[in-house]
Amino acid sequence: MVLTDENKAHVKSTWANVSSNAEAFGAEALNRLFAAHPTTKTYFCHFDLKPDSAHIKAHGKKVVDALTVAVNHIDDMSSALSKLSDLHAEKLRVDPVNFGLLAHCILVTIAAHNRGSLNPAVYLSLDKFLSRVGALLIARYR
Ligand code: HNI
Repeated sequence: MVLTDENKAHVKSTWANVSSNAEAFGAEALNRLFAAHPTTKTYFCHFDLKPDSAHIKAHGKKVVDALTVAVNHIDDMSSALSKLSDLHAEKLRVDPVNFGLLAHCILVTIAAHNRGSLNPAVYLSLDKFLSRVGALLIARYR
């Protein structure tokens, strides 16, 4: 999936708002994931999964911060995400289908907080970006 210059510009301009609210957006996306797709909770059985728990907030921030690193290295995401790719492939072994589910929950979260600026072209760009991240995180599955 190739991101055009226009896609990259859309992602960067939207991400300023996301990265400055990393904990809130990340926690909201995780809470949406667990509510809409309860099977995803099995990966987090060691977490307190109450919506405003410290675990959800801390993990939500980690996920958004990792995506911020990807945005900041949007021309070389495979290097930037290399360690996370190893972690998800070798240790966590998250079923690949779940990356699409989380990406959708992240998009819904961004949409809920950016109603004025999230037009279809920007939405498409963010969708492509998150698909690319998901593809990279499962690239080393064997
Ligand atoms: Ni994921 C750990 C980023 C998708 C389950 N994940 C992390 C960490 C980051 C991260 C960052 C922390 C790494 C560290 O501590 O060194 N995960 C991302 C990103 C995506 C993603 C950017 C996709 C956008 N992860 C998923 C999905 C699932 C998932 C779809 C399962 C539904 N991740 C985990 C689990 C952990 C994890 C489980 C370990 C959590 C813990 O702290 O024990």
